[in-house]
Amino acid sequence: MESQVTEKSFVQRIQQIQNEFESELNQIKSLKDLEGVRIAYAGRKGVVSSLFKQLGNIPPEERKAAGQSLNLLKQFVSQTIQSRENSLSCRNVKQKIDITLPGEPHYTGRLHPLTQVLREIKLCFQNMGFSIAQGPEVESEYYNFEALNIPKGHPARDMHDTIFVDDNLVLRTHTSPVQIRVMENQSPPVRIIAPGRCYRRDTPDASHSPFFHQVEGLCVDKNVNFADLKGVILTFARHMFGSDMKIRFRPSFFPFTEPSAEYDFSCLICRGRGCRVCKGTGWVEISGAGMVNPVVFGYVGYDPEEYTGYAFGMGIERIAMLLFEIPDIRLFFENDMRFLNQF
Ligand code: 2NM
Repeated sequence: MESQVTEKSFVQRIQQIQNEFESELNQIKSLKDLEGVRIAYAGRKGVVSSLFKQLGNIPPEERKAAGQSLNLLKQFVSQTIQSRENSLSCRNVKQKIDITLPGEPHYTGRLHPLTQVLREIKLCFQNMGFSIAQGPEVESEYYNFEALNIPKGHPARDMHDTIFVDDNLVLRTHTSPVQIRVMENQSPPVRIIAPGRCYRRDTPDASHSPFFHQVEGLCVDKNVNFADLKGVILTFARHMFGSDMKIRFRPSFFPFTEPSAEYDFSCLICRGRGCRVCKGTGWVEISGAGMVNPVVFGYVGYDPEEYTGYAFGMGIERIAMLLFEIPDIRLFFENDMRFLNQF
C-alpha cells in the first residue's frame, strides 16, 4: 500500500506540474513538439492521468477538494493545448484560406469631375458640328490681347489680372488666342471650340481660382447671325441641364465682340422659382458671347464684308459647380479623395 498523501501536498504538486507544463509549452515550436507535450501531460499514461490514480491515497474527507483542483488542471491542460494547436496550425499552413472573410476591396480610378463635364461639353458641340482646337498656355501679348482688340492700357490687361512670364509673354487669361491662331491659319467656314486651362492673378476664394478652365466657341461663315448663337447656346443648355432649360441674353460689352451679351440659364436648382443659388432671381449667370468684332477679323485677314461670326465663352468649373452642386471652386484643385470619390 502506498503512503498517505495530504490534500495540501497534492495541490502543491498540481501547481508545480502546471508551472512545468507552461514552461514546456513556451519552448515548443511546432505541432510535433506540441503532440509530445500533449502525450506527456494529457495522454493515457501522462502526468494528469497518474495524478488521478493517486487520488485514492488521499484521506476521504480531503479527497473532494483535491479532486476539484485536479479537474481544473486537466481542463487547463487540454484547453491550452487546443488553443496552441489552433495558432500553430494557422501559422504553419500559409495557404489556409478563410473563405468566410470578406474579399479585399479594390479601388478603381475615376475621372475628375472637371474632366467628366468637359467631355460632355465636347460631345454636345461635336454633335452640332464643332471641332476641337488647342493652343499654347504661354502666349504672346499679341494673341492674348492685341488681336482681340484689347489695346495697351485697356483695364483687362491690368497687371493685377494677368500673370506675366516675361516681357510680352503671359499665361493666357482666356482661350480666345486659340481662336485667333485658328483664324490666321484657316479661311471660313470655321466652327470650333477651344477648351483649356487659363490663368489670372486672382486671390483664391469660393468662386475664384488663379487657374481655371474655359471653353470658348467660334463660328464664322457667310450669313451667321445672333439667332444662330442663341440656338447653339440653347441647345447646349438643354443638353447639359435638361430639356426645360430657358436662356436669356443681357446687353454687355467686350472689346472682341459687337454687339456683346452676357447670358444666363434658368436656375436648375429651383427651376426659376427663386433660391439661394440664383439669389431669388430664377436665373444663374453663365458667361458672355457676341458677334465677332470686325476689328478682330481685320487682324486675322478675314473680310468683314463677306463674313460674320459669333463667339461665346464659358467656365467649366462654373458648369460643374451648377451640375454637381459644388459650393467652392477650390475643391476641384485640392485632390482630396473624399471629395473626388463623390463624382
Ligand atoms: C467670351 C465672350 C464673348 C470670344 C471672342 C473670340 C474671338 F476670338 F473670336 F474673337 N473668342 N472668344 C468671346 C466672346 C469670348 O468669353 C466670355
